Amino acid sequence: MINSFNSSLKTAVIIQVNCPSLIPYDIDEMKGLAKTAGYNIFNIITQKLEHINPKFFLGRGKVELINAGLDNFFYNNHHNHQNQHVEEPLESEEFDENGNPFEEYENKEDEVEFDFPETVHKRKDITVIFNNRLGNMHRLNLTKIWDLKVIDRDELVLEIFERHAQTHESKLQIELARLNLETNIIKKELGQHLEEKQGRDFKGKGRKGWEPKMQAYRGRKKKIRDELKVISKRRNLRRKGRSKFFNVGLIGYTNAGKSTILNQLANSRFETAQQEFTTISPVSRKVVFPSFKENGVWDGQEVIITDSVGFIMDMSPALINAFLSTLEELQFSDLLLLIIDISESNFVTILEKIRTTFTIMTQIEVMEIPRVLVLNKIDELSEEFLQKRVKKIREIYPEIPNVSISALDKTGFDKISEIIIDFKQQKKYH
Ligand SMILES: Nc1nc2c(ncn2[C@@H]2O[C@H](COP(=O)(O)OP(=O)(O)OP(=O)(O)O)[C@@H](O)[C@H]2O)c(=O)[nH]1
Ligand SMILES: [Mg+2]
Repeated sequence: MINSFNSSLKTAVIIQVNCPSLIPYDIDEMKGLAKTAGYNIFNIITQKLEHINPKFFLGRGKVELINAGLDNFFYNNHHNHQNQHVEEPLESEEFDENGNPFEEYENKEDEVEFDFPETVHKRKDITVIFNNRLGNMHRLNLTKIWDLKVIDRDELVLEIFERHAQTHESKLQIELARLNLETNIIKKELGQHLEEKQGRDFKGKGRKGWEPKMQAYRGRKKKIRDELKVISKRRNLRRKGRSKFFNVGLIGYTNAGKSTILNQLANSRFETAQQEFTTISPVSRKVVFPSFKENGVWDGQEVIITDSVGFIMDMSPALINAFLSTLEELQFSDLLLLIIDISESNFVTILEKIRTTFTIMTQIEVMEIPRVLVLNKIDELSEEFLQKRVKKIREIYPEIPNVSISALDKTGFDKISEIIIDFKQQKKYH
């Protein structure tokens, strides 16, 4: 992870609704994503529903329970009576398509307790992250009733991209994705606003109020699209390998261990000599590998290592362009390390992930760059099991070198350092 787990991070509550009609996202993947986006997670609340609630996504009872839990927390911890949230009246009854009230499916045993850190004083300090894809109406209604920031998986992923975007193009792609998202929310908000005013003498005043904002969004979106077209033309002419340093890019699925490897490489080198790594950007570090010439003269090898956004299963089509553009800086790599979690229980999934990684590498035009498969988390596997998997991978990809490591206990780190230095020396970088 790029961020260590500390109290200066934003505070998040994760909510997951399990429902037959929804894609079942992995909660561990979500925890990792939230941490990568810079959140401390304080509660995880799940709810099983037969059908989602059309107004709040969650069951109505759960919405109230969470509200009461928050009220309780802020009342008890801050005695801040003035800031107490005023609850909006809820619709009297809501039934699913079978005529049953939604509450029927809720687990009434659940208690919602909050234990936020000292730094949380207001509801606005908390973000609720749904491990689902929310409709704009759901998000709007929940934001109103809880009086705090509510985002879904897609928006969280966008926040991660924002942290990783380095090139002008990727920043524009991400801004475009966010503007699209926000335009949809504004449209919904406007619709709701006008609906509430119906029957009164309102005569389109509401729409007029929103129009300048919408116009500004439309204008900005057009400008970005035009600029992206120009950049895309120019990109075809762009030369790679601009930097005077040897660049190593880390690529792979989320949770594979990319950031841990980067941190461990940087930190282990730091132990051998001072000032041996520098943070160049939130995701790039300069690492000096110790190396000695034959006559024993110190010949430290400077390398820039760049972390990248992890691939995520079932990414929303709205985010694909933004995602690919954050990876484009990898085009400037001289070596790519494909990080794979070799400890994953299902080997078929591992092979699928390797295949998808190559597809994505083709899309971002980095297939020409030398690559090494880095099989991480070997501390989780028996030697026998590991060897079987390594043998199979070698059979499928005989032309790609591979190295087995554990970023946790630094097993294999000498080997990985050697590989990096070898490639660097072959390329004659200094
Ligand atoms: N057992 C074990 N766990 C590891 C190892 N390397 C990393 N992890 C754990 O795997 C989890 C994910 O590691 P990260 O470094 O955040 O993975 P990442 O590839 O950067 O993930 P994204 O940033 O989401 O793309 C963390 O909980 C790490 O502690 C390892 O060698 N062994
Ligand atoms: Mg990471």
